[in-house]
Amino acid sequence: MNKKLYLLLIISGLHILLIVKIIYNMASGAEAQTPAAGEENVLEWAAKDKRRFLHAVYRVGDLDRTIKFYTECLGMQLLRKRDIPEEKYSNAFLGFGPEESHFAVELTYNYGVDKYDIGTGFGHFAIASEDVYKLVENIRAKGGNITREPGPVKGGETVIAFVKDPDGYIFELIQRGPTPEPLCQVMLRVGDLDRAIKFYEKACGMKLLRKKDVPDYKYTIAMLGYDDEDKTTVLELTYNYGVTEYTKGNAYAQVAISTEDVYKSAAVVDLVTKELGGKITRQPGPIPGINTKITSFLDPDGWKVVLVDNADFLKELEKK
Ligand SMILES: N[C@@H](CCC(=O)N[C@@H](CS)C(=O)NCC(=O)O)C(=O)O
Repeated sequence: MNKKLYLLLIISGLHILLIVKIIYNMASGAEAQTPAAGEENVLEWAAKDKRRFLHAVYRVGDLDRTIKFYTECLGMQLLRKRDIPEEKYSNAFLGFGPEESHFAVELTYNYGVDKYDIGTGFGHFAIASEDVYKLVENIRAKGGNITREPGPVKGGETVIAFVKDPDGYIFELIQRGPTPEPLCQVMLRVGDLDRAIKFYEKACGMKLLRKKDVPDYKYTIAMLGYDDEDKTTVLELTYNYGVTEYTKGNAYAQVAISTEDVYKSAAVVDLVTKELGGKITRQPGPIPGINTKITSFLDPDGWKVVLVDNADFLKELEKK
């Protein structure tokens, strides 16, 4: 009898263990799903975050020469300048309106460096103009280098032209109606367009505004951004059929985009890089000395993006 009771006790004990294990498994299963739900949340957050293109950063060999070309030929305004002698460089910011609401180019001059390699991956910046023919004549009269005469784009109707700035950066001039943001595109070439589109949608919360395949000229372009392409600056990604690698040189550096939270942004980017490639190159946090919070990363093609805390950026502008 005692033996039977003993056996019964063992069996019920085993049952209890089994039930505990089942409950534990269910709980850990639920736990394993939590990050997925979390992933969903951060990705949704990234799409709702208050973002806008702030500036494109690149290096030039002579600040005054570029400022003269951009103001006299391209119609930009010089917005601010700063010299950082401790680090042996100076910056100039130019654009078509105040940086609080407009995109800008941030030129970097490194003391003593007068030449850079632009590489084959960087495409162009673009300027929208109501009369590209007239703009080109003005630029030519001032000695500018027109590399493509105005006329309809190959395979389309929009009137475009190309000019080269003193360092060799290309500006596409695009004919369109009045716009609040004439500095309207940063074009970069990528080796896998769908991967790049997914990356910018997920990691940067951008919308795919337009995609156009031009088989006659063997390329596809995608416009990505935060608002209509005729109202704000967009990122134009170009895929040339069969070309997966480009050189980056050392001239063009990055685009900066605003965010309300660099820490959350970095968590999103980190997740997306695990799926699509690319990597965080600077963990989120304040820049020593300036205190503006940033995080930066490379996309799957190696193009650099910096996310900048919006409130810190506006404070920085107040100090200028
Ligand atoms: N192979 C070109 C593909 C992109 C392309 O052709 N873009 C159009 C503008 S969207 C262009 O530059 N067209 C030249 C023209 O119309 O002369 C590249 O990599 O730049």
